[in-house]
Amino acid sequence: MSEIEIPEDHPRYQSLLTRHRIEEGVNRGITSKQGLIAEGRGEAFDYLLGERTIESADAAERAAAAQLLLADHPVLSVNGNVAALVAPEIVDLAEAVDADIEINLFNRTAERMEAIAAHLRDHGAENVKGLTADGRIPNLSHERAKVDADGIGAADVVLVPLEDGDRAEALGEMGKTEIVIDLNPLSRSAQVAAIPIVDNIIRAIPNITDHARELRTADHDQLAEIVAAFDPEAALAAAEAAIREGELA
Ligand code: PTJ
Repeated sequence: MSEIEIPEDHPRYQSLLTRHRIEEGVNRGITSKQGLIAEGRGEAFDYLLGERTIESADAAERAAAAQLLLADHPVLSVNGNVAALVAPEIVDLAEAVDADIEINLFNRTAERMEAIAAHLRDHGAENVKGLTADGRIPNLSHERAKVDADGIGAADVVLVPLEDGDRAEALGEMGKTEIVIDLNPLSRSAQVAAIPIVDNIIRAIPNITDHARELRTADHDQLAEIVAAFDPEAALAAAEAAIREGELA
């Protein structure tokens, strides 16, 4: 048994655990109600993928680990769904690749910002960014434009999980390298990412961390080679094919 009273070998275990975490997130003021809908959309894609990390996603997660290790200033962006689903795993990844963690919300309120920061700190995050909001992403009208000047504002590589395409596009225009996690390979954020990861975030984040720990002793050229060998279009095409044609486990 785990945090939900369902055995881990239950066929719907992952989906039930995810729903439980999102519901808890809403109850605790971390996740927005829209986050419930976003989760439902993601779940449908995950079901069609067979709720597993396909080979092309694992390759993307390895390339993401290499890219984060190569970065001068990597930042992991966290919204209400990410905080509810993988707070301890995000803190672990930040430690493995020496990244900042920054909260960035679509439905930004002071209460949710504080609740998410407290939740991340409870899981060991030391310096949570996003609350200062003294920087702006140009050409973006909504709340997501608000960033910390010394966080996402100064980042060279940004991990952008579970969000719409506007900010992903605007960050790209700022010259930042983006790693996107999104179960929908057709979403605009996945389409504009240097490294799109089509996988459930609950599997993707720990797997990036495992790759990062394994690559810790790799030198600059080896890491750069892994990134250069990754083909984003091929990864998106493989994910779309798996969703359209894949056999369910
Ligand atoms: O906390 P906030 O205010 O910043 O709001 C966060 C949400 C997620 C509500 C907001 O960013 C939003 O509305 O996002 P979208 O446009 O629904 O996009 C979310 C994307 O994430 C969709 O393409 C989903 O398929 C995907 N997704 C949902 N759950 C998962 C997922 N991808 C990976 N893992 C998941 N568990």
